[in-house]
Amino acid sequence: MKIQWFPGHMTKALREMEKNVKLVDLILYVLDARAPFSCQNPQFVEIVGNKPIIYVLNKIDLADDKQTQLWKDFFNRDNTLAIPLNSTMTNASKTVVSGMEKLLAPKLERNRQKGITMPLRAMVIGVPNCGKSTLINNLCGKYKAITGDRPSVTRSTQWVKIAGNIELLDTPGTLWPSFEDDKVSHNLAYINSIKDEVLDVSELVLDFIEKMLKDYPKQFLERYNLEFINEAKPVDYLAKVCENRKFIVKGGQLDWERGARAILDDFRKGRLGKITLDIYSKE
Ligand SMILES: Nc1nc2c(ncn2[C@@H]2O[C@H](COP(=O)(O)OP(=O)(O)OP(=O)(O)O)[C@@H](O)[C@H]2O)c(=O)[nH]1
Ligand SMILES: [Mg+2]
Repeated sequence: MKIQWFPGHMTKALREMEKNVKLVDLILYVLDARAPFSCQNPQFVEIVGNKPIIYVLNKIDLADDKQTQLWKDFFNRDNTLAIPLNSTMTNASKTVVSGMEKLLAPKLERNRQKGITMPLRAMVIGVPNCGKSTLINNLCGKYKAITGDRPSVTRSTQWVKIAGNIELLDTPGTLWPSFEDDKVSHNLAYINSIKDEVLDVSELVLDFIEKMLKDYPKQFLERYNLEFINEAKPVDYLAKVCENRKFIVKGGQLDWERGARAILDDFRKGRLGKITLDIYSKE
């Protein structure tokens, strides 16, 4: 299924990020730990340039721990740090501040020797709904940035001061004009980075079921009290879920869309267990 969602406010946000990147010492690149590959916006490469990056692997409470560890090792490179996090946990973000101080140690030392007390500035970037504003609130210990369980909650950039003379720039979640790989756009849709209104969820969920049967069959089947059915197609499993849950429309037919939404919602809320969509591979 081809998906496209690149509203005007994202183009505007990207332009503002291009301007503001000059003001910051470092990038906080928030990735959903369930899809760290798919969350990488190709347009960020140029915007970020050679600024130091902290990759925040966020929502680790929902992701497969083994996969998170592999992705953490992958994103820990020269000039970058990877920090797995659950931004909804009090004080979880302390590791982010110490990471910032570690990456910027030479600059901080130079400033100290010259007696300069410049604030440390970071720009927080990522796809919609990955938890940028939640991370910022966690870092400042107050609800300063609006958050919400749907994509494109933040609509404009906003500076937020946190303790330790640090300033963070919250940015709207941004995607890119066209997705080359359906797997990437589908993963972004599953994690609710693309608004459901532009999706055909009844069709999308069939790919999701196929993926679950391949990568996490036990968790998927157990959630819906299903057995593995030989040669069954994803649609057969969706039918079973609808039947079991009595998702029936007038006339006695199955309510496919309701079933589809229920399954995606279960995944998004972690009711299928801890799942990573982007399975790490070395290639
Ligand atoms: N389970 C879990 N939920 C999280 C975590 N971080 C953020 N969330 C939730 O994810 C949803 C989106 O969070 P936001 O902080 O609004 O995301 P955002 O990246 O600022 O989104 P946009 O502004 O739309 O781009 C909210 O419902 C948060 O409570 C996390 O680590 N774990
Ligand atoms: Mg936000």
